[in-house]
Amino acid sequence: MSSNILDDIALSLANLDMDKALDLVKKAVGEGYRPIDIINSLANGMKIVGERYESGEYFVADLIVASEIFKESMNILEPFILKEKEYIKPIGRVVIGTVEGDIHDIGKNLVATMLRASGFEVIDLGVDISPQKFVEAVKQYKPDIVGMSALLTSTMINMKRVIEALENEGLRKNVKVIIGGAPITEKFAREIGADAYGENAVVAIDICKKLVEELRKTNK
Ligand code: B1M
Repeated sequence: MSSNILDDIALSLANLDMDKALDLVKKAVGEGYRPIDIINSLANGMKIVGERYESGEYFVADLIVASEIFKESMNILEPFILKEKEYIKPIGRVVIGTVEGDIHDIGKNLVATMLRASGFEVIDLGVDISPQKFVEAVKQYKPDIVGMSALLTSTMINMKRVIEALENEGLRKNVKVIIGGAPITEKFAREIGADAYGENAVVAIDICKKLVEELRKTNK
């Protein structure tokens, strides 16, 4: 047993021990740990899972088990995250999705949940979303922000295709674009013409608040 419950949560996810991980998440909530700290532990556990997969110790089936543990944990944590949401009018509308060819959604879901908890209205398009679908969603929902997630180096380029599609349809000037995901960098975001890069969910929320403020100023 390691020194504290947050380390134990990371380890039990890394070791694919669903029962133990969920028990510990419930225990941590009961002991008053902040949901965000528990989520960070789960993310640390996921990092280890990724390393074990890369080294050949784990297989895709193990990644799926790890994802289930993460998702079940989020089901426990979500009510505590959303509880803090006390607002009347949403502070902005975000259309979010994982780009075409990519089905990783844990990080994207986390960002969506935290945005909702911070008072944003979020339209989550899901995974494997083509540029055309992003364009249609922007036309339909008229969001302030388009958020894209990519976890594969091979699908990062599809973020650029979404931005190009928005430009071609004359929609780019109406929205701010934020991108994120493990392989994404600030430099890449600049290169493809995104407005911002969110390194993690917490940072992404602050950035989205600033982007909405900027948008309101320019539209005055
Ligand atoms: Co995948 N996978 N996977 N996988 N998987 C990675 C990404 C990989 C790095 C593993 C590895 O080799 N170490 C590797 C990619 C290598 C590369 O591209 N260079 C990989 C691979 C190869 C694959 C497959 C090709 C495997 C195969 O089939 N042979 C396949 C591809 C499927 C596809 O998408 N077409 C695949 C499949 C899967 C599963 C389905 C089994 C599962 C995903 C289940 C799901 O999401 N529902 C899975 C998993 C679990 C992973 C790892 C282990 C964990 C990802 C994760 O959920 N992390 C991952 C290894 C890794 O990332 N180190 C890996 C936890 C999550 C909270 O973090 O998503 O980074 P993350 O989100 C963070 C930030 O990035 C940021 O905030 C979040 C919270 O702080 N963020 C944003 C994310 N989106 C944002 C958006 C924003 C702002 C911030 O604004 C809009």
